[in-house]
Amino acid sequence: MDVCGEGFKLMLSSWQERIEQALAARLPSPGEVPERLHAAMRYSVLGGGKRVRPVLLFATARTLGLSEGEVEAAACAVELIHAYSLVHDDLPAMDNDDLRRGKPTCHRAFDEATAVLVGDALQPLAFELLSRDPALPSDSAVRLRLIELLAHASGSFGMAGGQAIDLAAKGRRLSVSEVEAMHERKTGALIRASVLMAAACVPQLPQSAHASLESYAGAVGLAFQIKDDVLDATGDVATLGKAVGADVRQARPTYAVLSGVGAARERMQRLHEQAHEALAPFGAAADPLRGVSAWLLARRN
Ligand code: GRG
Repeated sequence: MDVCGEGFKLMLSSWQERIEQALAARLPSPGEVPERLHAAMRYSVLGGGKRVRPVLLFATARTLGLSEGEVEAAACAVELIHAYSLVHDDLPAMDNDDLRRGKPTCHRAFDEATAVLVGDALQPLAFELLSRDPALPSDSAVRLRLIELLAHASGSFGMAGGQAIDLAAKGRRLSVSEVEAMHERKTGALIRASVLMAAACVPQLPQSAHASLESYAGAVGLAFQIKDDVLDATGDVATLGKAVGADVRQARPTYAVLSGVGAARERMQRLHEQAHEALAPFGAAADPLRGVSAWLLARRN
């Protein structure tokens, strides 16, 4: 497969459509009580976003010979956690943003209390899916491992911990390695979990294949965040669908701010090459994952 070509683009849009439908079917209907909360949950999850984490699950599934259907509920679970994190991140107590995915943030479209509750409700819904969604493998050991991977990646040793480090770092000077360690938790943990959750659906996967996927996910996760920093420094609000220049305004230590945009781009390119090297043992079977890494490197939002 040409990993940057039409074949990959078609596969990507079919995955993005698939996850949209899968999420819509699993979110509570807006007609159910409490209607306002359910409407706000659907508003925050549906109709926007690149769906990077579900796409990584689907691409890993393809690489390992699984169907998309076998990982669909896990892909929904990761996206629900991601969506909750964006809603909370946008709150006045954190980034105080007005725009997300090209539309008003949840607390602007609804209100702050509802936005807090949206996060509170999306998070357990993710774990409920992992525990009982009929589309997942029925093996309870697999489900338990999925719950463990997502819980660890979301908590204080993963995304929430990374966010805490980021908040504490505002206005302070961090070294490049400290910034990378923060990114590893804040963004990298959920990216890594997306790949490893698909791998967990293949209980007999050899350790060497697991290690290769872990190495791929580590490189892609960091490259993804560095790209985000570069886009914040160089992108525009219409393309990004959110405020730009926030990192500098908020005196946030980012890779692009610390090392400059040129060095950040070089680091991204090296990480992209590392990601490809990690996939070598899978041969052409890993083309979907190569495609994801190329897509993320080239993305404009
Ligand atoms: C509130 C516990 C808690 C955590 C928040 C994800 C996060 C942690 C904060 C969001 C702010 C931010 C810019 C984080 C860096 C990670 C990142 C690039 C998030 C945006 O992810 P995309 O680009 O967004 O996948 P879409 O909208 O495409 O889903």
